[in-house]
This record gives sequence, structure tokens and C-alpha cells, in this order.
Amino acid sequence: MKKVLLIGVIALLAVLAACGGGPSGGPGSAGAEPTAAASANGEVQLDDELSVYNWEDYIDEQILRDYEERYGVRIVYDTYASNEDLLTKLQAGAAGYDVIFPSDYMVTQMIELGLLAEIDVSAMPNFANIGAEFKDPPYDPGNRFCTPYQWGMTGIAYRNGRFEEPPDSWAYLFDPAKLAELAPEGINVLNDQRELLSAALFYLGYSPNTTERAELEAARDLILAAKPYWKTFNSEDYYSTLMVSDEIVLSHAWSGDAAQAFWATYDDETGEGNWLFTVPKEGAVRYQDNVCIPASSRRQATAQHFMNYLMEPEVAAAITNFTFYPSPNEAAKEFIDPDILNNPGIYPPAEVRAKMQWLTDVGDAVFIYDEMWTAIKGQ
Ligand code: N2P
Repeated sequence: MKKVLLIGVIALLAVLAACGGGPSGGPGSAGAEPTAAASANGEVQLDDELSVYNWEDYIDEQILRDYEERYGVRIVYDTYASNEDLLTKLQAGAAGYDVIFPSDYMVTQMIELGLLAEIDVSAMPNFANIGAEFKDPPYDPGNRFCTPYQWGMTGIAYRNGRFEEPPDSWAYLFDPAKLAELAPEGINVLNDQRELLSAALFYLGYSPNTTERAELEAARDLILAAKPYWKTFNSEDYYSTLMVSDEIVLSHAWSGDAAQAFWATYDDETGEGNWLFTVPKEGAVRYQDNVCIPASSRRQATAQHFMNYLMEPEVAAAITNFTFYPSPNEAAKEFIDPDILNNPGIYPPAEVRAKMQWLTDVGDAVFIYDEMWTAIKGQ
């Protein structure tokens, strides 16, 4: 990897300076009696099966296979496109999920709705590997419900060589003049209500966590005006089916997905990849995704055992070495590829992080967000 990663990094630095289906469920899914339990000597009796529901491209599935082999637990694995899709599944009463990966603001929502099981981090020795900066987050004080998984940034991924300057503005998603030029070559946006609305809100100069109806309606209208120019709403397999395959030239994107596209198209001879990433100057989202257990899980002890496994230094490092998202796991650092660790496009420097904003729970305004999203997707 190597030199080129750094080239991508330098371009990024310049910019930064400026600114499914449910688990297939086999036997033992829904309605299974819990069998895991802590025995008198503290060892966990593991269940035969565990249902893990994650974002797409957010783990090397070999890591799941390793867990299966090591512990004899079969993992049923499935993926989702957004926090809201995950929430809808759980609220619809989907049973059988044991481990989920909601983002910060969604953890707050799920705690309030009683959808998460309490965990015991003192029974997870690998929790000690998590960096202090990532423990005890505002959305889950005391880590009563979740452990940190990975974090990242939301910005714009763009085709290397297509733009004279990095497209470091949300105008590339919303300005009609830019859209008219780019639309024939393909633009994708994330199929994610808080993310897409936040891009519009940043562009309009509003908070990505606004609870003002008028501001949200303005964001909705901006999105509806731009929508005819967008080729796709995709937050799942966009990196492989749209970016790597050259179906588009620009995408609203999560940082690690953009880095995966860069490496998937990396050419040893030219030392370049086809995709670069930039953080828009109007502001952008930074997120922290988490590992949590639904209250409806019947295999909570096994789920907690799996959570502890994900925090093993080598495992956490293998996740980052595959996904290109930063790890909150301090002890993993020595096993993470130094080119990833030293890439500010993956691990942004503190001053860049300080400029980015978290999405937070918006309380009852969530209904306004839902209403805007329905209007956006419905037309
Ligand atoms: C990876 C999904 C990243 C999760 N494909 C963004 N919260």
C-alpha cells in the first residue's frame, strides 16, 4: 500500500485544512430458549448459534468464521443499510437478532425505546483495550448498553482525475449547475435519512441536529429539487456496484467505503486508485458505531462473549485493516497497517475531528425527520 495511499492523503489534507432481510433464522432464531449462562466458575456456556446484524462491508467475514471455529458457535450474518432500517426491524418485533451495530444517536433512541439489553463491561476483559476517548460516551453513559466498534466521517467520494479541484462542498450534491454537468456521469447519495438530511442542512447553514420544522422543510425541498439528477440512493453496496464499477463519478460516502474503493482500484504501476475522498467545507458528520444487544435477544451471554471477542487487539485490527474505518481500540494499534494508521483520510487529525459534528438524538422531532424522508423517498 503504500505510497499512493499517501498521495490520496495529501489531497485529502489540503481539503480538510479548508475546513435486508432479517436473519435467515434457522432453528433457534426467534423464540429459542436462552441456553447461555454464566457458570459458577465464571465461564460462559455458549449457545450453538448467534445472529449478527451489521452494516454492509463493515467486517471481514473471516473474522466471523474464526469465531465459529474457535468457539463452535454458528453465526447467522445479515446486513442493513441504515440506522433507521435497523430500528424499523427491531420495532416491527423482529426477533432473533443478538448483536447489532447502531450509531451514536440511534443508541440514544433505542435506549429510550427500551430496545437494548444492559451489558456488563466488567465481564468483558477486552473492554480495557478501548481508548479513554471512546468510553463512557454521551449517548450511552457508563457503557451500560454498548461497546464502541468503529468510527468514521461522512463526505464526498469522487472519481480520481474527473475533477480539477477536490469537490469539497455539498454543492456537488445540491447546486443545479453542478448537478446538470455531473448527472450524466452518475451521482449516488446515501440511502440514509439523517445523513442525507444533514448534508442538506450543512449546505443551508443549519445544524444537522435541528429540530426546526422550517429548516427541515427547506432541506427536504433542496433534496427534492436535486433528486432528479441523482442516479441512485445507495448506502449498502455502492462502493462495489457503483464506484469500483465506474457507474458514477461522485458519491455521498462514508470514509471507509471510499478508502475501500480506492484500494480495490489501486494500480501498482501508477500508484493511484480511482477514488478519493473529501470532507465538505460547510461541515460534515463524524460518527461512532457501537456493538449492542437487542433486549429481545435470547442469547445475551453469548452475544456478550462475541462482543468481547471483537475487542481483542488482533480482531479489532483485522476489522480496520479490512474496512479502512478507524478503530477505538488502543491495543489494536500495533496490529493495524501503519499506512492506515497514518492516513489522515482514515484517522483524521484532531483539528479536523474538532470541526466535524456528531448526529444526536432529536427527540420528538424524529417524527418531522421521518415525514421529510417519506416525502423524499416517495416522490
Ligand atoms: C460501512 C458502513 C459504515 C457505517 N459500509 C456508517 N455509520
